[in-house]
Amino acid sequence: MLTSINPPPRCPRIALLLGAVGVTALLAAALPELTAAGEAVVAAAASPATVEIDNFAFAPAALTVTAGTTVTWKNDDDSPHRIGDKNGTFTSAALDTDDTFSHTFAAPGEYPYICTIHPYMAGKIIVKPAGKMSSN
Ligand SMILES: [Cu+2]
Repeated sequence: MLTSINPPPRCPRIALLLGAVGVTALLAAALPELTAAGEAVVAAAASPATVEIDNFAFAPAALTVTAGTTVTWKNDDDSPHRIGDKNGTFTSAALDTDDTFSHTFAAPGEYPYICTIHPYMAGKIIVKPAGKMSSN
């Protein structure tokens, strides 16, 4: 009767094995929108397009979205960061920990940006014409 509440004894070992050798394959299987280059592709309205700022880096560093997508940056660092598009299209205020900044990309193109406080932090938003990536 009580056996049903006990997890199968092999589970922790399997999890450890996956953690050691299977993470890449597991991610590739679970997240087909992640390419081998580590770029993420987000279709409009499919899932929120979010760039996490962590350890003085943007993740993903290159994010591909369709036109009309709102991208949200979230600062997970203890240091403030400030998003600045290299072409001056969008600029955030200084983001403290857990602060977010959103920008809607209406026009296709490539939008390289940096943290204006730490200019070595670089990222890029790639905006594709709406409809080009829609699969359903
Ligand atoms: Cu910064």
